[in-house]
Amino acid sequence: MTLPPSVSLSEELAGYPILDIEHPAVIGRIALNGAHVMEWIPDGHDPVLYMSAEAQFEPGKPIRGGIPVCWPWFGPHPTDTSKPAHGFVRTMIWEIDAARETEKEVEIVLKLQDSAEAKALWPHAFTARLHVRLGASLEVTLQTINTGDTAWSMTGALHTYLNVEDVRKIAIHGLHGTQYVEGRLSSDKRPQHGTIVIDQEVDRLYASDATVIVHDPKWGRELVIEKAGSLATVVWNPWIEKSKRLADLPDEAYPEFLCIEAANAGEDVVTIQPGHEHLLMQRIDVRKI
Ligand code: TA6
Repeated sequence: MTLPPSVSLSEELAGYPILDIEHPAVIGRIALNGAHVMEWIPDGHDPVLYMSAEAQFEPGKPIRGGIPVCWPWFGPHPTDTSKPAHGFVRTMIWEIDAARETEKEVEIVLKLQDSAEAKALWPHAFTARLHVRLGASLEVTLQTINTGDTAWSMTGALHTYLNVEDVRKIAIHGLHGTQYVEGRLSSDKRPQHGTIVIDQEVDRLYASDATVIVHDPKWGRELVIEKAGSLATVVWNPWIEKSKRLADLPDEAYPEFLCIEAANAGEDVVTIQPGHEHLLMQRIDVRKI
């Protein structure tokens, strides 16, 4: 496939192809391993996506940072813990389906179809595409199509790692009044009162399709995270102890990021009929304050 002028393909960094985007409006990077958006720097701003300094760029391994694509299940497999957490598409090599640019943005479409390897983990026929539009905004859409002849159900998420100056000094707006559970195992629903502050490990599933705003006074910006096709938002920071247990995250790195994830998870399980599709979209904008 002929790539547009702002897009190049390399394999130097990792054992798989990576797309580098250098456009007047934006700098970006997308790994074909997992269709993983690794970097997004809109012109005039600091990098928006967090990437661990100890991330492992090896085939078959998920990348700690950017936007992991979690599908066709979110979190541990519901019945078989021998299967990979957060599904299997984030560790498979996707192919380039389309690549084009305008004066304002670059659009990349990556595709993955069912295979013997996928069916060994999840016995259904599917086509997945990740549509990525990088410019002054970042818009990521996971399109999943049931190409089989029986309905299937799935969960998933765009597991976005956001750069923040200090997670202990930000405020997270937009989820006031929504119900959440702490950790997937809890059924104890609680109402969110006001803004969310991070002062411990937070691993919450909010029942919400609302826009979230991450207010980062130290960095002097707000990140506005809109979404569609999702009735659940995950907010996650591992804090101190869990960070020490993650081999691909420096122990002292937990203040540097926050995950705001557009998810179909918890009670938001999606069933797709044969020939039908689901779109899970997340859009991020940056505003200086
Ligand atoms: O989205 C939050 C979460 O489910 C946490 O429980 C934590 O496990 C995180 O995802 C990272 O999961 P990973 O498999 O990428 O280490």
